[in-house]
Amino acid sequence: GRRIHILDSTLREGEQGAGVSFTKRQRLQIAWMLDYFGVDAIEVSPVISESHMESCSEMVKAGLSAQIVAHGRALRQDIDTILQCGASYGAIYHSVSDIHLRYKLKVDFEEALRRGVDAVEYAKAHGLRLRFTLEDASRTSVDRLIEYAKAVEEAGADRISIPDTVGVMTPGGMYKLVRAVRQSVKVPLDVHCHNDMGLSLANALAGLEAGADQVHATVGGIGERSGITDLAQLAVALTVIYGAQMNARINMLKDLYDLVFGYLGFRPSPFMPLLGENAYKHKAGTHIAAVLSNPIAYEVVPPRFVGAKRKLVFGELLGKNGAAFFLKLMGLEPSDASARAFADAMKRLQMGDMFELELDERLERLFMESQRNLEG
Ligand code: HCA
Ligand code: CU
Repeated sequence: GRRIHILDSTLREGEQGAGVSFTKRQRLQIAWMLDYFGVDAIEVSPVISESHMESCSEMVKAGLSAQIVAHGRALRQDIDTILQCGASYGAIYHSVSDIHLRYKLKVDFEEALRRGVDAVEYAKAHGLRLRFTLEDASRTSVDRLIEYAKAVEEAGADRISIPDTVGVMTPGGMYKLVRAVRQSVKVPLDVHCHNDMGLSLANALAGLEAGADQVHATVGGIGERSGITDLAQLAVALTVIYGAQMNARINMLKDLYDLVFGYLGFRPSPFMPLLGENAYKHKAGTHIAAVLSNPIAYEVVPPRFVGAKRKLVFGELLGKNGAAFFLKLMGLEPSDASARAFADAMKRLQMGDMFELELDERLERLFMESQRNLEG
């Protein structure tokens, strides 16, 4: 497969999420973990505060393999801050959509273009490698987007980011938009997709298919409003569905998520794909039986792939086989009839979820035995 780059923005976009703020120590810890996991770039935001500036400098000095990308506005003042931190890669943004130009910046398109080009020239004159972000690209006419992209490329930008800033895109729309820019400039393209309608992963993948080579993601998908593409989902989808070439240590995702959510102080939804509490829990009796025969029956990737554990939920959805397994665990030798009676009683008494069991190899063997006993 094609080499795809992942830019992690947990420390920039992520910290723009409500309820999210890290200490300097935590930022550095997260950066080390992200680097060990194997993201290609780590985005930070030195222009926010003194503390963020120091974090950026610390990360630049930490000697990570990942590129430290320092994010700020397309303003000389922000570029000066980026330079002060010792960052060699900057990322500056300017809005390009009518909506943003009218209601956010109150400037016309010509002025917006002039500002962007000036900022790129300034950054390049100071030796920065530079990404330019066409903010609100997805609500901009394609003609204007291309005009702007060509201008910043000519001014010296090394990369261009096409964000779906408010999460309005469909995969088909994103494909067309990225394709159009791809055919108009030579520099590599980033996509940055917000999740306001739950389409951030699908749109990012469409952007890649259209020729972008770098996707932005955050741990747990955190960011402004509903956040952006989730790092784990992106990394696993790229590996499993696309067979993309990546250097990531996918099996340390659980440790990475535990670290970050430990700092965040809130839990992700149990239904979060891949790393939510429920991602490898099997509950219905028919599912449990099938999973015990071969987990592939109900799992897209085995839990150890992302560093997680498989669990079985015992309760009123337990069938006869599950009940027999449970009774066996309790040291009994259930007959077919007593296993059936137990399963029926669970339903009659509306037991709900009684308890969960981590399914290690020892328990798997025990289950096989109890099934044989029933059949024999
Ligand atoms: C922002 C803008 C941004 C920038 C994305 C990028 C967006 O929140 O300040 O630099 O690629 O969503 O447009 O996050
Ligand atoms: Cu964003």
